[in-house]
Amino acid sequence: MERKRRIAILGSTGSIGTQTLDVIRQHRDKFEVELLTCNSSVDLLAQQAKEFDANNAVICNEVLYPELSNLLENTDTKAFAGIKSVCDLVASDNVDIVVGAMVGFSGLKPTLSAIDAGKIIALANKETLVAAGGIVTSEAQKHNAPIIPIDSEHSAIFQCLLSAQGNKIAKIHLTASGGPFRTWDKDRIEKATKDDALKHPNWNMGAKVTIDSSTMMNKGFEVIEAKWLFRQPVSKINVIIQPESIIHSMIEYEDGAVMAQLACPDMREPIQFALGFPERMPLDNKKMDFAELGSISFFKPDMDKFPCLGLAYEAIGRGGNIPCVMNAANESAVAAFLRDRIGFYDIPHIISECMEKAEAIKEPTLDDIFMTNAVVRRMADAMIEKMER
Ligand code: MN3
Repeated sequence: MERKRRIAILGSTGSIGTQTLDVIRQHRDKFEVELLTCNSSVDLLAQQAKEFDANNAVICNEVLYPELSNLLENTDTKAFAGIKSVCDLVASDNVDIVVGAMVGFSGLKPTLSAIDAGKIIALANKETLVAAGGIVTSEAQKHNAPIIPIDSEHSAIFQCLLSAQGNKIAKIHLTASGGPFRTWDKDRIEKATKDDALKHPNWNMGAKVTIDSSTMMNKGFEVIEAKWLFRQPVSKINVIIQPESIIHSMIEYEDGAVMAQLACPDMREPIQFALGFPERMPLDNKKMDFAELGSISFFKPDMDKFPCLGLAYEAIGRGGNIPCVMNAANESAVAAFLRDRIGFYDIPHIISECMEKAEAIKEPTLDDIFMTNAVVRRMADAMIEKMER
């Protein structure tokens, strides 16, 4: 790499954001931080801005702006507030790569701004592709904005595809850890608490994605993500449980040859690959010790224990705005579960009801997507309120 790549991190205080900064910390000669944004962790944001000498920092929760401005007084970082500022600043000429690490649907608007400005998008925010994959990928094509996945499975597929040389893919094998409840029976899962669900066996991630992993909605999202990123029909995407999380995903060619990407589970590897692509740089992560690992095991996913996975397939099959409906209902339900307001299987129950009741739109515009998200979140919140009584 000739000159330093200038990075904007949307969601810099979250799990992916802090790990992105750790990668940059190890490669200061290659990257510099132009923009950091977060929702409300104002102290950490200011600390990061100082450490990395960021040019701009945005706090999305505008109430906290005076605090950020105070903390950044006498520094070189300019303080801003609100999602509109995020959308303006990602489009700046001083940004080369935008790391989309916001949680949930809220990542859609700024990701689209970055795409419109033709930035390289290092995408971790999977809800963006779940809710509006058709629009996001066609805009990316139109504006010549490459999307490089950070999600470990999709990074693995992306890496495997470097061997394709124009050949057709017969199948994508999308691996899943199975989450903390893989070996639990249904009765026990029914009574699972948020603390049980937050104990992911292999990955250290944010709360929302960890709950999504425990319901396997996360894998449903990732099927949708794979469909849009790699332009493959869902019939070619096979979900396989691989509890050690060592194989991050595989592709199969028509001659039966399978390419897999393996590494110890550490999100900094796919993050670094996305930031440095096509260059691979050293990383201070744990390396594979195959003799110590001994074996890798595989299982079929259990659709009965994990109905969210089936709902995701249903949503893809119905298409249009239905994946957006599913995502909005899931965001409300997961937030309620994290506040101990509903039980574990209420999550798929709420999603399924919203998918039945919400108005289906075959070819949604971006406005339709934002409307669907708002309407369904209200619908799901009303259901949650009723359940509590
Ligand atoms: Mn993943």
